[in-house]
Amino acid sequence: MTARRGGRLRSAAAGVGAAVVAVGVGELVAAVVEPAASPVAVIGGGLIDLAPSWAKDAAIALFGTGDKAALITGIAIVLAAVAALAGILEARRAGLGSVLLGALGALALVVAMIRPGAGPFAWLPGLVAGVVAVIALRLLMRTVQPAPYVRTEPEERRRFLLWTAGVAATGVAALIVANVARGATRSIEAVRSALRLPQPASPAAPVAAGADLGIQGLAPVVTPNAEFYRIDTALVVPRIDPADWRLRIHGMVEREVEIGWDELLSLPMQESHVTLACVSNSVGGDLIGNARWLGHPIRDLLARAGVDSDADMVLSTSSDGFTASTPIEALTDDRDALLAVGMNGDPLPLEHGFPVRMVVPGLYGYVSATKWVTNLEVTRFDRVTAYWTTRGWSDHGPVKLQSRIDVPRRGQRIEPGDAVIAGMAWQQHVGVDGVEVRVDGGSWQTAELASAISADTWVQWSLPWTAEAGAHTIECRAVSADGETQTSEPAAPAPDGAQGWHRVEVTVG
Ligand SMILES: Nc1nc2c(c(=O)[nH]1)N[C@H]1C(S)=C(S)[C@@H](COP(=O)(O)O)O[C@H]1N2
Ligand SMILES: [Mo]
Repeated sequence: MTARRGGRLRSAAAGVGAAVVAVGVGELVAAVVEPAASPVAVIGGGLIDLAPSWAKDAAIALFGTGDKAALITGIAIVLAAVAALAGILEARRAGLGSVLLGALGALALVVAMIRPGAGPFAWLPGLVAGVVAVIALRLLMRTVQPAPYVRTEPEERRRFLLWTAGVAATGVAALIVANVARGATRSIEAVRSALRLPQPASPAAPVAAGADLGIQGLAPVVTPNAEFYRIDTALVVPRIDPADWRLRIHGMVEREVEIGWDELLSLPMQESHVTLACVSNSVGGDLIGNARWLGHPIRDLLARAGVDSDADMVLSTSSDGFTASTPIEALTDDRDALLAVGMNGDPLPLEHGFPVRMVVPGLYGYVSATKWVTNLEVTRFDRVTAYWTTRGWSDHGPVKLQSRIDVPRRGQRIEPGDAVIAGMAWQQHVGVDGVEVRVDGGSWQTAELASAISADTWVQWSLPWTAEAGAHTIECRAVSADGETQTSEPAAPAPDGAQGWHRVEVTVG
C-alpha cells in the first residue's frame, strides 16, 4: 500500500516537474520571440478577459495591485494540480497524461494566436511548451515506471529524485533567464515611452479633410502605428537603448561622420507623410502603410561627410546585420529621405525600428527603409550587394504604379442598389493623377480621387456604383502623374515588385 502511494506521489511529481520545465522553456521562448505571447500571460490575460466583472472587482478588492500576482499564483496552483493529475494518469495508461499536458500547450498556442495584435510567432511558445511537457513527462515516467508496485529501492528513488529535480531546476532556470530577458525589453519600452521628441523645424502640413473619404472598409489614409504592416528578418526585435545608439557614415566620403542620439535630436527635424510599401506586396495586398515620419534629412548628413562623386549607392546596415542598397540620388535629391525617429507623433515602435530607421519616398522598403539603422556606407552597386539582392531581388527597387480595391471585399455579398467601389492608389514620389474602374469588362469609368497628402503618399479613390443582382468582376487601374497607365501585364512580386490590375469578384443580391 505504501509502495503504491509512493508510486502515485512520484507520478504526480513527475507531472509537476514536466509542467515546470515546459512553462520555463515556453516563457523563455516567448521572452525571446514575442514577450506578449508568454503562455502564462496569455492564459492569464484570457482569464481576465473572460472573467465576469464582479470577479475582477473582487480580485482587485482582495488583492489590490497584487491582483496580477494573485492571478498568476492561482494559475500556478491550478496548473500544478492538473500536471500532478497528468502524471498519475500517465502512470495508469501511457499517453493519457501526455495528451492532457499537450492540450494545455495547445490552449496556450490558440489563445496566444487569437489575441489582438498577435505577432507572427505567437504560436511558438505554446507549441514548444506542449512538446517539452510531453517529452519531459515521458522521460520522467520512465524513471518512475519500474517502481510503482515494488518496494521503493533507494537506488531507484535517488534516480527518480535526481531526474525530477534536474528537470524542474532546468525549468526554474529558464524562467529566471526569461524574466531577465523580459526585464531588458521592459526597460527599453520604458525608455521609449518616456522619450519626448523635438518639435519639427519643418512640420508636415495638416492632412486635408478631403484626404480621407471615411468610407467603411477603406484603408485610412494615415495608418495607425498598431496597424502598420511589419516586415523584417528579425526573429528577435533588436532592443537598442537610444543612449547607446550611434550611426557611422563612412566609405567613399571625405570625412567619416559619427553621431549619437542626442546629437541627432539636436539637428533640425523634418516631418513628412510617406507611404512605405513592401516589394513582396502582391496585387491587392496589404503590405503597405502610410505614416507621418519625423526625422533629419539623410541628405544633410551625407553632405557633412562629403560624398565621392564616383559613389552611386549607400549601403545601410541595421544592428542585426540586415542591409539595404539605396541609390545615392534618392538620398541626396530634394525628396524627404529621412533618418526617422518618430512615427505618427510617437517614437518609433520597437518593431518599426526604434530608435532610428530610414524612410525614403519612392523606393520599396527592402532597398531603403532600414530599421534599427547603425551604419551607412557610401559605396557603389558594383562593389557590394545588399541582403535581398543576394537572394535574387533587384538591386534597385523603385515602387511600381499600383491601385487596389478595398470596397467591396472579395466574395462580399452586396444588396442590389446604390453601392460604392473604393480603394487606394500609389506610386510614391511620382504621384497619382487618376484611377479608372470597370465592372464586368465594361468601359472604364473615372473614379473620384480624394485629395492626396502628397506625391509621396497613397491616395484614396471612390466610385458610386449601382449594383445589379448577379456575379460581378471589378477591376481598377491607376494613372500616374507622369501619365503612365498601370499595366495589365501581371507580374509576381519577385524580383522587383508585383504588377497587374487588382480584380475583385463579388455577388450582388
Ligand atoms: N533591419 C531591418 N530593416 C528592414 C527590414 C529588415 O528585415 N531588417 N525589412 C525591410 C523591408 S523588406 C520592409 S518592406 C520595411 C518594412 O518596414 P515596417 O516593418 O516598419 O513596415 O522594412 C525594411 N527594413
Ligand atoms: Mo519588404
